[in-house]
Amino acid sequence: MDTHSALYHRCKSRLAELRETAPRQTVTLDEKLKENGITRREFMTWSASVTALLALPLPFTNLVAEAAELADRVPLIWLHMAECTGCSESLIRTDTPNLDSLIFDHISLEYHETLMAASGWQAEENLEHAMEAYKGNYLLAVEGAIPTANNGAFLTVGCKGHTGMQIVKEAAEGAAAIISVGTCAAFGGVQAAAPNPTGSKGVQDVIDKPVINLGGCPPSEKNIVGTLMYFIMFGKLPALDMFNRPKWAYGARVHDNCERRGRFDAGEFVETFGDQGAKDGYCLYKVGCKGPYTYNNCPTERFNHHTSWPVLAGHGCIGCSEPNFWDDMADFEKPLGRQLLHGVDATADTIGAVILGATVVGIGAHAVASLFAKPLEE
Ligand code: FSX
Ligand code: SF4
Ligand code: F3S
Repeated sequence: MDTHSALYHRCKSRLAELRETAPRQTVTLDEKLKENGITRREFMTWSASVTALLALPLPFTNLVAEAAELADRVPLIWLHMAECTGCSESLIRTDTPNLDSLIFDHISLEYHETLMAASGWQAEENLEHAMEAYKGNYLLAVEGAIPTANNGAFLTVGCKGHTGMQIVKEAAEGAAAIISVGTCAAFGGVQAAAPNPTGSKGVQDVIDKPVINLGGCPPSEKNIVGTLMYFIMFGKLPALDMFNRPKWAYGARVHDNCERRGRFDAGEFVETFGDQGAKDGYCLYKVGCKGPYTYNNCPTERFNHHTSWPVLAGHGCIGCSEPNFWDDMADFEKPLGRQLLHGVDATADTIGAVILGATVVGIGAHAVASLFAKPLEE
């Protein structure tokens, strides 16, 4: 049996098992699609795009569709820690619900502080009940970093005054899989930026179970929904990179799929924001784009119903899906390599090189060569 056919059969039996369990929504996905004027054809197109996103062959499209319909069989607990809630915002776009937000709406969301109606004691009770009733079976999504200094006291949540650290540890124990949604939950994010007075850390650093990290501040709705779909379909973790990010989403650099890459290769750079090069869509490397050091699918998947992404909007990538990007990728509007060339910040490029590894250092050298092709001013 080859890998894909093994995966296909694994998925089929997982879905058959899920079908045996009781739905936790009163309205089926089909009814929800009709209510929102989404045709079966559009739904199947969406299923095909998720199949491609997850780097699965086309025959998986029907299984993606079936998994979406069965999303209400998988209990999901979503915790908020120290963060801005932008990750939830990225997913739950309320102006025009699209298929990604509908699927999220259809999943059996047992607890989500931003979305649930309950508050206070009732909310605490809902969380405790969900952790007890679905022990060993629920999916745990965590958004935000975990403050650990002073025994976690910088983040206390709810009427019982538990720390975020206590809540995450407890919820992680009974989880079938754990997803860190966003750079804060994955790596600490802005909360962990130097001097990090709250001792903020990513989830993986406070618990000792495997965690799927979805880097990005915020991650795209596609990467969140794709990860949920993968778990519904296979009930296991996808292939992960060295920072435990799914390879299907974080396997390529932003730079590799950027629409301005031809400009980079031709040595055509924006020198200052608003110059003629900026108007002509030149490469943003010299004004600080960190696309060459950043692994994410932003150029291909984009954000907000596929409308745009940072570089398309005219600003360089700031490396938001990488660990420690607030410290390591700064200055956001100056290139790391260029600072090294000027002897301003020798450590910045060393850090870049560590992130990138040997192959990419070669490309960094290419960028430096391009820089020399034009006079360096500053
Ligand atoms: Fe962090 Fe998500 Fe950035 Fe914000 O909550 S990844 S600050 S977009 O919202 O955690
Ligand atoms: Fe695109 Fe940035 Fe790479 Fe230029 S440096 S090609 S703008 S990702
Ligand atoms: Fe973040 Fe860069 Fe994508 S800033 S959103 S990883 S383009």
